[in-house]
Amino acid sequence: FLPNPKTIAIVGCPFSGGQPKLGVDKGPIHLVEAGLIDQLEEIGWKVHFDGHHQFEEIHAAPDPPIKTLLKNPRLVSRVCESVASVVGGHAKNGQLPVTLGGDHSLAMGTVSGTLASYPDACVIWIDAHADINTSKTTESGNIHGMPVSFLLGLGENHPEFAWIRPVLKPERIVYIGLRDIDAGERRILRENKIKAFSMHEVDKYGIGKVVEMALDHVNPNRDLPIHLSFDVDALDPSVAPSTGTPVRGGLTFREGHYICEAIHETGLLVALDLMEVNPSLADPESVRQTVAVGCSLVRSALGETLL
Ligand code: 5AB
Ligand code: MN
Ligand code: MN
Ligand code: MN
Repeated sequence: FLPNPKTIAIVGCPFSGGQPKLGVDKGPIHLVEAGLIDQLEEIGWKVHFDGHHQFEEIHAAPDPPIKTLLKNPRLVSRVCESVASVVGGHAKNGQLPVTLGGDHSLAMGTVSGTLASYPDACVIWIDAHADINTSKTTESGNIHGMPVSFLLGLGENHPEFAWIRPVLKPERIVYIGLRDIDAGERRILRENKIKAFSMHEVDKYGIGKVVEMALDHVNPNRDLPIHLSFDVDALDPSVAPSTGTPVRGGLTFREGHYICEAIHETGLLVALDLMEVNPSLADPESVRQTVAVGCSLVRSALGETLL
């Protein structure tokens, strides 16, 4: 798929507007400062990075919640629209966009950008959460819990989000790692027959079999481009403590890395997100650990091998 194969474009997105905790906007800065770019060059990639994405021009100005619930709707929408065009632009140039969040609302932008270049791409969503609330089902109003529903075109049409095309089909997304799903989300998953492997399936079958079954579902002939959206909170909080919505009982260090390695092995990865690292949460050693694990997940997805 990649005409210019060995070039990564780092899309640093210091953005936190999809949820209320400050600090997640510092995630991409810490990941880059930890040496991610050099590390990717060491495993053979050319890396294009011209600074973190600037959102200053997108003013939050008066941004009253939609129906008193969705928070920062216009800001999130405009940031994601701009991320979609940046990610889409890199993909069209044959570069592999690696988006560093920032909160997971950004995936409305990244997945839209990927699908604009690769309309038949599938999405593998690694998360403790399903991020599929609509404006009707959300209890928090935090848009980082909603990007998948926007991409699928579920729920009401909000003029604020009119740019988002419902480009994703329910059979082209699969989840791994779920363990904290809202009641409304459970219904949406069931009604749309969306495939999900929760931690229960990870325990039951083992991560190797789960990844194989997930790929069999979204990519049965192993010929479709893959967008991997990795929320660091999919990992157990003992492995990745510095994140805004930690949930116990998550993926081990190796299970998280195995997913990335196995997706690399398909040769089909065209875009990667690493989201929800929040260096303002927890003690300095936990922050260092979370940033380091974020870098190493990205390296695994991009071909670092153990042997
Ligand atoms: B994350 C929750 N379902 O809607 C909601 O971290 C949590 O991107 C969303 O996965 C977590 O607020 C969003 C309770
Ligand atoms: Mn999550
Ligand atoms: Mn998420
Ligand atoms: Mn989170």
